[in-house]
Amino acid sequence: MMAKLILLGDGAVGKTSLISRYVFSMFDPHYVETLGTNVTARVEKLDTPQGPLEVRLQIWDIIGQERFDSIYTAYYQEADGVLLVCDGSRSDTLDSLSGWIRSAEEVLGQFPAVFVVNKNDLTPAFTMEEVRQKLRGMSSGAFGESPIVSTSAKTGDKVAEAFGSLARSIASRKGQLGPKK
Ligand code: G3D
Ligand code: MG
Repeated sequence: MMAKLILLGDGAVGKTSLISRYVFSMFDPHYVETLGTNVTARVEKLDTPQGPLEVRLQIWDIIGQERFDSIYTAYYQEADGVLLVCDGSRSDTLDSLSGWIRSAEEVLGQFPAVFVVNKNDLTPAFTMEEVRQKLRGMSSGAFGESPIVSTSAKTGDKVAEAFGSLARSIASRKGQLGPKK
């Protein structure tokens, strides 16, 4: 199956770095410098009760327009899932996620999401429990149980897990994982 996945979050939280780590196995956020959108792809292989499932992830990145009132609708349209990214060393980027959620909901309605607290190699500005609390309070609790993954695009820690977790949520929503065992 195919899935469109978008990354949302304030500038400099590490969205582009996470993608280059996941898609190219490298830490080099400067692979593209132009304004607009960058789209890359990677196949994620999931284990399901029916056997292996290949999910072809089309990964969309915003470049240079990172305010929720400035993203064009086509970026969100037909997204199957969203990685909501904040910087674990900067509280303001966590607070911003409610705005990012609202702007995505305007176009997508409900959507599968994975929350990524990036830069876990730096001194944390908040705990994972605080993240969970904040998410419960956002969007009438719609994301209260969504996965939260603490990553580092710099060291590579948990980056594949974050994308894999979203691929799994998307496949589940599309009924591709079969009956639960
Ligand atoms: P963005 O795409 O969300 O705007 P970028 O963010 O991927 O461009 O990253 C912004 C800055 O954060 C970059 O630093 C990048 O190297 C750094 N960064 C990204 N992920 C991590 C991480 O996990 N740990 C640490 N320590 N730094 C990270 P510069 O200095 O190039 O602006
Ligand atoms: Mg970027």
